[in-house]
Amino acid sequence: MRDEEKDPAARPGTLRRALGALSGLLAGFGALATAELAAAAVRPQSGPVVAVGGAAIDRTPAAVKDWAIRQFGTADKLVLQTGIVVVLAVLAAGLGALAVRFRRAGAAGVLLFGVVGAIAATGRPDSTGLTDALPSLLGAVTGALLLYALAGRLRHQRDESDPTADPAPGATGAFDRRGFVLTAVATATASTAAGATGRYLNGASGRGAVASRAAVVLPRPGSPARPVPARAGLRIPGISPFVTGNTDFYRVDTALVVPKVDAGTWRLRVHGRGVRRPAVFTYDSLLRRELVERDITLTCVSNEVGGPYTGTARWLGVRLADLLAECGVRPPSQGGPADQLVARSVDGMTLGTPVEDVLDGRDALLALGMNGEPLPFAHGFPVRMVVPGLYGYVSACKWIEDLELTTFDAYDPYWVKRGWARRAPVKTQSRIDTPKPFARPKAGPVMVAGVAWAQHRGIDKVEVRVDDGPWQEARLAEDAGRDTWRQWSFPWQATKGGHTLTVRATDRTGAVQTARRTRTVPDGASGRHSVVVTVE
Ligand SMILES: Nc1nc2c(c(=O)[nH]1)N[C@H]1C(S)=C(S)[C@@H](COP(=O)(O)O)O[C@H]1N2
Ligand SMILES: [Mo]
Repeated sequence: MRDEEKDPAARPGTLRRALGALSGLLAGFGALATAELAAAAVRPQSGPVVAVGGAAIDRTPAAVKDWAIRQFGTADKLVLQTGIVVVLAVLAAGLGALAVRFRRAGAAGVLLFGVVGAIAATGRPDSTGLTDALPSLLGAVTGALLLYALAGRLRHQRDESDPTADPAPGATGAFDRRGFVLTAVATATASTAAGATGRYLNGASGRGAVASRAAVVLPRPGSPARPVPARAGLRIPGISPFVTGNTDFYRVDTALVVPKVDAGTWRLRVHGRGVRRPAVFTYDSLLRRELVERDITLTCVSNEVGGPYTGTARWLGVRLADLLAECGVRPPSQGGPADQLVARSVDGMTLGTPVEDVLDGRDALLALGMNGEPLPFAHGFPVRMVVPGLYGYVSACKWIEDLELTTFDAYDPYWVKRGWARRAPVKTQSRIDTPKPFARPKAGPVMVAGVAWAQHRGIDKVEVRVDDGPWQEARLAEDAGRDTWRQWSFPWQATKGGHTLTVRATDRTGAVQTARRTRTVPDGASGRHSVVVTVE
């Protein structure tokens, strides 16, 4: 007697295994679609893919995060989510193939994934409670039931009248083909409908925020920015423009779903040690204050030497020092008990800034506007912090909702827990924008140009060196203030052959950009940018 006759479910053939894998994919799709729909009832961030992705980001060590940013740039999040979906698809197909023979085990496997998603969702820093587990769990139960049902249709049917009618292994007949096709089509249809409805509803929660942003009219600043000097922006092809447009501005954050916050319901709470008058601010109350407008260059600590994660914008906002003074906050140098200002965002991010820096007279802002518009959602609408001279991760909290006065001893914010420095002033840096690496310019005059920055110290000098030659002074564009980068250019008489161009900046404290290369972790990359070209 063949095995098949003893146990109809034994030794599935290739076709049934393939259909099993397809069942797994369909069940997985059904699970994610159900979860998406459930997330609309809970909150969009509680969906399993976002939750698992977020949990992965939270657990990523500094070096790996930097590697991901280097490899994929701003597409890092898309790459991560695609990766999660691909892994899920492979595992779902595997469970489906398993379920042809072991239905219960296959279904149990699907449930296990639900538990992983649920743990990830409730463990996120922005989790609002156990309800965040619901989408993953509901999705998994649905997926398990679907797989159980589909695998059931793939079981060999005993023909009661003729028990010998079972086909040989691998034959196409003898299971409920019609039943399988119907169940599969029903699953695919219902899942598509559920997923699409979930998508729509999840988008709806953001539509109020979009409307609130569209309704914002930014008042004129009481303290306008100095006009950018006409000659602060050089007209050299390939150089970074002095002001970076909002759509070109780099984006670095941990948010897989950009938070959409309604300005109408947004609140900022100020509290903590030594806050004599804790307060809560609304968006409108900030708009009614005196607004200051400043050009400030923001730089990410993950920016490699020569890297792209730096940009200059015209920010419009409230002077943070005034707001804190109203709340009764004193700087540590005047006996204030708090030396760290911890900003919290709606997505649970925490960033810690030295109180002394915020209160020392620099233009530390609670920004509402960026280059003439309300902040774009990706850059922190409705309100973010910007502090000249400090890397973004210790100062530039987007989607801010809470400011707590505490100490560096008492609390480590998000990135500090992951190996980055507690304090991180921006390092003096310069970058060659043109010519590009491995360019092949013609012999003769070649314009070498780029930007240099040392926020809140200012740039005093930029020098260029060709190969191992002497350092030669570059021409600086007109100074636009010490909180912004400064363009520079160097007319070079290029001679045929391969050449290495190197740049270094000197800041207004007299410090020369060091040649010593360090990694970005823990407090920003140092070293000098070089570009290799071949002159033809
Ligand atoms: N809520 C929140 N704010 C954040 C971050 C984040 O991950 N979440 N990243 C910080 C980092 S590391 C940088 S460099 C700046 C980048 O701001 P941008 O994306 O507007 O350029 O935002 C900072 N603010
Ligand atoms: Mo950053």
